[in-house]
Amino acid sequence: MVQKGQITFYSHPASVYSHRVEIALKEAKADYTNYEVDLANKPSWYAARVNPVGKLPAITYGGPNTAPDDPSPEAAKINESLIILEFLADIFPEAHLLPSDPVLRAQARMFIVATDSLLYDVFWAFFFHYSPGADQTLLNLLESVQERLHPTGFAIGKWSNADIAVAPFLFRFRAMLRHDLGSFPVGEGTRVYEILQGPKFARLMKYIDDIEQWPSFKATWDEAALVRMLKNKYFPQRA
Ligand SMILES: N[C@@H](CCC(=O)N[C@@H](CS)C(=O)NCC(=O)O)C(=O)O
Repeated sequence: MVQKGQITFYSHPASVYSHRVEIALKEAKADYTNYEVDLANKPSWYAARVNPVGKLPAITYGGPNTAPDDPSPEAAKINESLIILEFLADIFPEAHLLPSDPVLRAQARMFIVATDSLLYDVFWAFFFHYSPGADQTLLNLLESVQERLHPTGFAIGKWSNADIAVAPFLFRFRAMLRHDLGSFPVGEGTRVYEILQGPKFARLMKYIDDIEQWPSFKATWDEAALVRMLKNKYFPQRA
């Protein structure tokens, strides 16, 4: 693939939104420099010179090659994971992050818009700020994701940005449920995980299994490392 400008990717391994961009970069076989930003102690140059919002992920594109902590004023600065996915689809058309067919492109974008904010809200509400009833909200969301899936294959049939947008959430949900990791009562994660193994969620589980085998996702996913990090950092009582 022809890449016209340098790419520097500002990320953090625990960041669900950074994970989206990492999958897309791998899918596009992009040549890029990864720079891990310490989320707990963000350097002042990051907001001043890369992402004024101060969040991860962000990329710089083009301009001269400089050290990541000294980004060139000539490089474009792009933030918001979904915008970065669109940008990567534009600069790497051969990677087919979005299909060339306009109807399929619209379907991929509709899937993303319908799921994006709900995934984060439920992630937060069930796993980090549990209150009774959050289990049903999670199950309802997963059912609505399942209903939107193409009958076979990936979200719109073919692999696309739609899968890249949801996968980091779905795999964190699955890992945290089966390891019973979260702010919920002990046993609640595994109980919900068992429900997901039933016939009602067969299509969603098949979708998750298919994503797990997809090379660009596989190259970015280490469930054991995520579980270790979550136990150390957020849920030491579950270690
Ligand atoms: N809508 C943004 C969300 C980015 C976001 O919330 N990133 C988190 C990490 S996953 C972050 O940087 N948190 C640190 C902070 O808010 O200071 C996107 O899709 O990129």
